[in-house]
Amino acid sequence: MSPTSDEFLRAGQLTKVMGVVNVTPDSFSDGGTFLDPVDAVRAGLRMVDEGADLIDVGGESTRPGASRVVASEEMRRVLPVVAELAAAGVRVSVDTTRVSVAAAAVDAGAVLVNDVSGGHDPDLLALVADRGVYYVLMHARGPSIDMAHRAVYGDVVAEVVAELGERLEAVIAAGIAEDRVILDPGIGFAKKAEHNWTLLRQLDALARFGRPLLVGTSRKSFLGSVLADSRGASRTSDERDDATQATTAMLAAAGVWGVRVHAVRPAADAVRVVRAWHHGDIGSDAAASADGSGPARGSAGARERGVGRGRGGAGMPAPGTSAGAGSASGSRLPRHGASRAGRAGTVGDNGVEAGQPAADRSASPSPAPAVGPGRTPGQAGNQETP
Ligand code: PMM
Repeated sequence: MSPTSDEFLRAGQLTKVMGVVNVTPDSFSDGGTFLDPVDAVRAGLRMVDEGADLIDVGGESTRPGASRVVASEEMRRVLPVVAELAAAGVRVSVDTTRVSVAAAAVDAGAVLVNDVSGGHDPDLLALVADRGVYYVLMHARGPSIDMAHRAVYGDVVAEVVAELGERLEAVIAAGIAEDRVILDPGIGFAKKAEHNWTLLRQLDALARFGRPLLVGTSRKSFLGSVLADSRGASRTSDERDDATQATTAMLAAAGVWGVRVHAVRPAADAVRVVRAWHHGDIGSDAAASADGSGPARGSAGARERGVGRGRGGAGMPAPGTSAGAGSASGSRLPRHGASRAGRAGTVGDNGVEAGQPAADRSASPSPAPAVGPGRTPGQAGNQETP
C-alpha cells in the first residue's frame, strides 16, 4: 500500500469504528474476556460483522498503575490473534509500545501501529517508517505507572497541542510519512476528567495539524464520574457503554476520523445516525459510494467489504475506489490531509484517567463547522480505566 493511495485516511468518509480486543487479564474495560486467542479472534470477527472498520489488538494493559508484561508474553498474546484476523481479511491494528512486538505484528499482517507512548521510542518510529504502515501518535506524558502525577496543566488544550506537535515533528523526522499518521488526544492518559472534557470540547485545536483524529473515550473513567450515583460512586466500566454511544455520536458529528470502542454495533449505529442527521438516510449502497467506505456496515456489508478476501478488506475500500467527494460530511472539523504548511487555520483519555488506572472530514459540500503515556515498565492491574 503506497503512501499516496490513501483511501483509508481520506477525508470525507464516515467516521471509522475501531473495535478493541484486549488480550489481557487486566485491562479495565475488557480484561480477561479475550485471553484465549480463539475467543479473541471470534470477538474481532464479530466486531467486523457489527460494523468495525478495523480491530485494535493489544496484549498489555494501559490501566494506570498497570505492571508491564515481558515482550515475549505480549507477543504470545497478540500474534496469533493478529495473524488470524489479518488472514481473514480484517484490517488489524496492534496496540503496543514495543518495537519487537510491532515488528512481529506487522509481519503477521497488522497494518497500523497504535503507539500510546507518544512516539518516544526511536526504534519503534524507525520500524514504522521502514514498513510503511499507519501510525497512531497519541498524546501521553509517560508510563501508565505514574501518569496520574503528570495530569497537571495550566491550559490543557494548548499544552496537548504543543506536545503533540512536537512529537509529530519527531515522528516525521524519523522518516514516517506524514500521510500515514493519525493523531489521538489520549483521553485519560495523564488527564483528569476535567482535562478530558475540555479536550473533547476543543478538538478543533488539533485539526490544525491537518491529520485525521482518532479518539478513545470508550468505557473510560471520566464517563464513570459523570454517571456517578447519588452517593458519588463512579459507574463501573461495564456500565458505561451507553454513555460511550453519546460520546461517539458527538465525535462523529464533530467529524473525527475514527473512534476506538469496545461495543462496536452501537457505535457503528451512532455513526450512521449522525450521517443521516446531517445528510438524510441515504441507504447502504448510496452511503457506500458517498463516503467511499464500501457497502454499509453489518454482517452482509462486512462480508461484501472483503472480510475473508485477504488482508485489509474489512471495511476498507479497494484502492482506487471512488472517493465519493466527501459528501458524507457535516463534520465540525476541518479537512485533514492539508500539508503542514497549510495547517494554520484549519484545524481538528485511554479509559485511562489520571488518578485512576489508566479528521476530520472533507468539508464539502457543506462547510465544516468548528469543533473539534502510556504504558511503560512497571505498570499493573485491573483497577480503573485510563
Ligand atoms: N486507550 C486505551 C488503550 N489504547 N489507544 C489509542 N490510540 N487511544 C486510546 O484512547 C487508547 C488506546 C485504554 O483503553 P483500553 O484499556 O480499553 O484498551
